[in-house]
Amino acid sequence: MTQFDLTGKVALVTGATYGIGFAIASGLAQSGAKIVFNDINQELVNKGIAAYKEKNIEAKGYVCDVTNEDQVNAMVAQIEKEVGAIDILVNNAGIIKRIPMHEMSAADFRQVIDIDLNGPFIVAKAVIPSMMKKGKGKIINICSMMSELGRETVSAYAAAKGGLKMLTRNIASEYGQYNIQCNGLGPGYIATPQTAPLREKQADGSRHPFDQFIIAKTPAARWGTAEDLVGPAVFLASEASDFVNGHILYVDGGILAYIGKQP
Ligand code: NAP
Ligand code: GCO
Repeated sequence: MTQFDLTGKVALVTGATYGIGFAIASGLAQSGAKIVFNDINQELVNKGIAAYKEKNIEAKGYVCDVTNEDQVNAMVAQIEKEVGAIDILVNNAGIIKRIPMHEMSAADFRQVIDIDLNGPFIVAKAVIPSMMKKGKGKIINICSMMSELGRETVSAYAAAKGGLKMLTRNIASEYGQYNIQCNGLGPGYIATPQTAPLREKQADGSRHPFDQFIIAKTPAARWGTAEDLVGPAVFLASEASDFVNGHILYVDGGILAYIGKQP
């Protein structure tokens, strides 16, 4: 059995009907894991199940809002009954609201923090007890460039993802003694529905200014794809990373290392 083999492992990926979560779950499945996922409503869950089936992946889907502790605890109990104890948790579900901070309502700010930071706390708290009993577990929190950097209009998201970086380090600190590894995956700018507004073609057919900006800021001179995250996720989900803990693995094409191409 190679160090990267996930055969027999149960992996929960939150918010994994499409986008980064779907790609990561599909990659974990190709490495042998049994996939369970949740999304916010039955229509999305059904869409996800069909999409996994198209890839010959028998994923089980659950309707669950990651901010609702009762729903999360019920989902985890149902998974443990129907599939087995969760070995790998990928806290992927997340939203972003791009609003200048001085125009952002407290309610909007709270909603982003609730989903992007409280959600990962609630789901990790629900799965840790069975990982402690098993004497092993893997938690992967999907962080962001905004775990390290700020930019205009994303104050709530940056606060949440910065907090998620430190929650990752604290879970690693508190539960490493139970052979539970908690690490972050920090995607760069990835072409998914969440970033579609940043890549929209302009009326004159030119690239969106932010699209051009990211290309200039990325040594790889391209946006990432969700598939670029699969290998790093399999690494963090597997025995190959058993002595990696509290680390944020940035998969950003080099953005964080690069001052940017001279215009
Ligand atoms: P996405 O396409 O918007 O997908 C996010 C998923 O999370 C959707 O299925 C969404 O469902 C679900 N979700 C939202 N709120 C939820 C809740 N309360 N409970 C359960 N599920 C919920 O986003 P993505 O681009 O794939 O990003 C996935 C993760 O990567 C997020 O944490 C994001 O912050 C992070 N990330 C993205 C990028 C990027 O460039 N795309 C880069 C770095 C980090 P709905 O369809 O109902 O919204
Ligand atoms: C934005 C983008 C980013 C990406 C990602 C970068 O508006 O700046 O949405 O936040 O989603 O988090 O790593």
